[in-house]
Amino acid sequence: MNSLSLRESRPERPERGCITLIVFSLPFDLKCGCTATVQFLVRMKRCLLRFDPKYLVSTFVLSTKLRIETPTTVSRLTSTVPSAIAVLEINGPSALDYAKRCWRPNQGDNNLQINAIRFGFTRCDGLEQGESIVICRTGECRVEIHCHGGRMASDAILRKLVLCGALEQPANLGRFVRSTDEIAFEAQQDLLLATTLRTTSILLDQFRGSLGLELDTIKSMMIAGNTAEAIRRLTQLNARAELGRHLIEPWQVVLAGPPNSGKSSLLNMLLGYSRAIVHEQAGTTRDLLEERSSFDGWPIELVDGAGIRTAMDAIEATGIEQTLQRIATADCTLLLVDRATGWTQTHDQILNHCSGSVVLVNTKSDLTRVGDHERLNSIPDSITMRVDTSSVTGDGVKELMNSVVSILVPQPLLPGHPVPFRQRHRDMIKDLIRRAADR
Ligand SMILES: Nc1nc2c(ncn2[C@@H]2O[C@H](COP(=O)(O)OP(=O)(O)OP(=O)(O)O)[C@@H](O)[C@H]2O)c(=O)[nH]1
Ligand SMILES: [Mg+2]
Repeated sequence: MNSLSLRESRPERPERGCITLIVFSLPFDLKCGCTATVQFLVRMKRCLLRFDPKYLVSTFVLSTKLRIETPTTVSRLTSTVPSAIAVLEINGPSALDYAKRCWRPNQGDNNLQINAIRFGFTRCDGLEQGESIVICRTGECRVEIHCHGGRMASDAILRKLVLCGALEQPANLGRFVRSTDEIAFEAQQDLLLATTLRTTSILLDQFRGSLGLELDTIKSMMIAGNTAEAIRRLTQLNARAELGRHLIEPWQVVLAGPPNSGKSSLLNMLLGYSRAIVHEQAGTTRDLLEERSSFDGWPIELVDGAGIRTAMDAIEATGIEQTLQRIATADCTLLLVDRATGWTQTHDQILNHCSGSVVLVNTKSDLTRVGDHERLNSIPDSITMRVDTSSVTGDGVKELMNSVVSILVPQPLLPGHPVPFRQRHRDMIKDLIRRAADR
């Protein structure tokens, strides 16, 4: 009779999340139908299956139930940037069980009623003292854990949940978005990663509909045949694409110059704290130093590296090579000229590597020496943006920051302005421009 033996893998107790699979293998498609079915079943993980292929030719109708386990996942709903509170969500058939294994109630039993907020302590390695947590079962198979927002606490709980068997995966924040607007959803995701007030408020504008509304208006204009105005607005949007790209990803600003020109001193001055070693010995910096900051609310990554010269050894040569590579891809290079040496062949060499904008920085302005004027006169006219700075007095540093911002963000941006902030938006705008131009 039915010689294909399938043993049902039963959960210890009935749980939601089990998928019932009913397989019918019909007599008229016997051989190939059964083979395909068995191959399919074999591929199913955790399915206890015993069969002998020689029985596949038998006539039978097979009906069985298989349990395919839906994984229980854990996701961090809050940003990875340390903050006051972190929220982890456990989702899936074992959510309740896993939550109870890393939580101890402050009083009463450990039952979790749906939507009841419970207070308690962690039961995790590294947090044995019991970090305070708030726990809430938000659904049949969903639990939220609210803990201290530092990475140590949230990571320890996350680790414990993974040890229990939960699968760590990125949060699906889509269901928290009230609007069905895709742009609003994207803005909400990026808001988690915004690091300055300025970029946060720009993303908030997009979340509230600035970009979505503008794109809708442009599309209506195109349908109505007002192509010229549509193209004008699209071009305006396109001009903000670079800005939108850097709301999360900082602009790369590299400090470059010969050794001893004052790069590390200026880096420290721009950051407002002593990050790099400064020394009168030429060739002090070798490794690349990358530090994130912001100029007037715009995210900037400052890069300091080896001074450019003929290397004294292999280590310095590697450092110089790395610096030149960063100059080649930088959004903006600060080209430092020490007033004592003026413009040299090294500066020409650096300039040849620059693909982004260049700001010429005459350093050590507090030291005025005879001949300064002539030395600085030899600077090529092609570099129009020039600033004098002193890392001793701080003179010119603010002006330098303003100059960089004026290069990176040439057009003023007013509150509520639409900004394309994802590659998808930039592609969409390019596509609309193409379509408008074809009309
Ligand atoms: N008076 C004065 N001295 C400065 C200024 N900037 C840098 N210096 C001095 O110049 C020397 C070199 O400064 P660094 O900042 O280390 O120069 P660098 O370009 O990073 O040098 P390398 O790392 O060797 O490539 C140090 O002795 C600094 O104190 C400045 O604005 N004024
Ligand atoms: Mg240095």
